[in-house]
Parts: sequence; C-alpha cells; structure tokens
Amino acid sequence: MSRTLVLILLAASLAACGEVESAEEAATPLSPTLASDFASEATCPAPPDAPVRIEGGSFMMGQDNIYPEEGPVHEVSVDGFWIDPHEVTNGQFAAFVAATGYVTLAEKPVDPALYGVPEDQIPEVLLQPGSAVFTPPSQPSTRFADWWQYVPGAYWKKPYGPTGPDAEASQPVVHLSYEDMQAYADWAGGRIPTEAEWEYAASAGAAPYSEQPDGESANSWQGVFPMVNEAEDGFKGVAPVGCFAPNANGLYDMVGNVWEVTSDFYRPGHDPADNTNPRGPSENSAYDPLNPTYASRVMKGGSYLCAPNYCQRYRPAARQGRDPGLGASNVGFRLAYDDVPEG
Ligand SMILES: [Ca+2]
Ligand SMILES: [Ca+2]
Repeated sequence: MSRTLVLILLAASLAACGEVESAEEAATPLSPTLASDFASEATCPAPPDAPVRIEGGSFMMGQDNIYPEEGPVHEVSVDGFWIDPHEVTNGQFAAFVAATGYVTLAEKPVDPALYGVPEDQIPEVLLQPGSAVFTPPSQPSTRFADWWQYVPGAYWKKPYGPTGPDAEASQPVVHLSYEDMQAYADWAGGRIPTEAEWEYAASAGAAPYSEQPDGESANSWQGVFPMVNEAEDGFKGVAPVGCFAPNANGLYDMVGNVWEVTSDFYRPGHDPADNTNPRGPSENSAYDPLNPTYASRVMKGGSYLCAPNYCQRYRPAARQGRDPGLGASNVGFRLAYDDVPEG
C-alpha cells in the first residue's frame, strides 16, 4: 500500500503556487465544476454477467506509434481463460461486502509510516480515510495535480466524496486498492487478469488504432481536457457497465469507462522475451516514474477522462502504472478465471 502519490500531488500543487501563469492558464475561468457534476443516473440494458471464454492463441502485443511505454510490439501467446464481460460493478462489490463485512483500504485511517517522512510534516487531511477524486480545475491546466484531489470520506460507496451521491449499483466499482480487488477476486472465485490476457481479450483480433473511438464504442472524453467536457457519448463521467458496444469477444468497456487493473507489476515498455503467458516484471524490477517508491500494477484501456489533447489511452495497448494503495475515481477492474462452473 502506498500513499506516496498523494504527497507527490500535494508537493506539485504547492510548487505550482509560485509559478508565473502562462497566457493559456491565465485565461478567464469557467464556472466551477464539482466532482459530483460528473455523476450520472442514466441506465442501460444490463449486459450478461457470465464469464466469456477466450481461446488461447497468439497476438501482437503493444503499440509503437503513440506512447513509448507501450512498445515494442512483439508476438505473445496466451493460454485460454475466461473473463468477465464487464467491469466489476458496485452491485457486485456490495454483495461481497454484505457477505464478508470487508472494509476497504480507503475506509481506514492512514498509517503515517506509509509516507516515510516525519509525522509532523504530513498534512492532517492526508491521514484521514479517503481517496483520489477527479475534480475539474477552474482554469485550463496540464498539471495532473490540478485535477486530482485527495477527498476524505471518498470510497466505493461514496465515489464523489461524502457530500456527493451514492454509488450506482450498475456502475463500475472504483476507489479500491489492489488488496481490495484481490480480496473480491478470492471471494468470487476469480483472479485479476494478467496484462497480456487483458490486452489479448480487448484487442480481439483487431488491428491497433490511434484515433479516439466514436461515441457508440467507448466512454471517453470529447472536448479539450480538463475544462471542456462535451459528453457527446452521453456521459461526462463514469457510465453504467454495458452502455457501449461490446468488442468482437463480447466484452464491454474494455476501452474507456474506467481503467482496469491487472496483476502485472509496471515498468515502462515490454520485455519481448517475456512472450509466453507473460506475467510482467518481478516486484523488485517494477518501476513507475509517476510513483517511484512503490511497485505499481499495470492498468489498461483508459477511462472517461481520456481525451485526444491529453491522454490518448482509449486503446487496448494503453497502459499506465497504478498505485497499489491509493484508489481513484476512474480506476476499476474485472476478473479472469481459469475454470468456470458448467451451466
Ligand atoms: Ca464520456
Ligand atoms: Ca474499462
């Protein structure tokens, strides 16, 4: 578990105080937008819950023409497996919590030792239970610290913070740590997929692409991030699972809606020699430039925050590191299975 990113975000915010604003950043602010303005009560026809069989095979993993961490393209073979057709929902996670009494990391006070600095140097707010919530800034910005806020009281049932609306049962669960996802997987009889399994299932035999998916295919961000959210796809923020067209494997929202955490540790780029049921680097060789102190996991497919001007990660090959401890309002997961019961 790690809270390092929180301190990095805070440091970046503080450092920005003394900077001279660029002409772009000094532009007239738009009306303030609250995190909860991104909430949606829309419904969509419920997608199937039954895991989908993905037959084993080979594919070209990675992409060479967008971001350097996605290359090199290399052939990978993956054994057959099963995977959820949609992201794990709040309704599914609620059933797990009701059955087990499980308490997520974001609901627990933060151990000061996790920060690795003297306790009197840690702002009190960062020791309260909470999570990272996307909150649009009041002015244009290219600094991610300007739109991520650590919100005490934000957790899976209150995804926009304690004053925002409750989690919708049909929407993907967010604000989980890796150990929370693992606990759910153990209870549900599944496991977190590897990056290669996830990308193989997501690409479904299609060629890599660069352009933003249309509004029928994925929940991403239309407009100039982080200020102008045109929501041409119908959603400013997270959507219920299954609102967009499935891929050729019958899987929904593999691209967009929420990022999906995999079991691989993260480091930029792929090792082409790790090409048969790859599991990624060891924990000791993991490295995430955005969170260098801890071993991040790979997350895949981008989210509703991905826009052409900022984050062209609405693609199966897209990957970033995910802090194993700190949750976020645009990160979820789905399960894979080695076997599923007949019927
Ligand atoms: Ca959208
Ligand atoms: Ca997704």
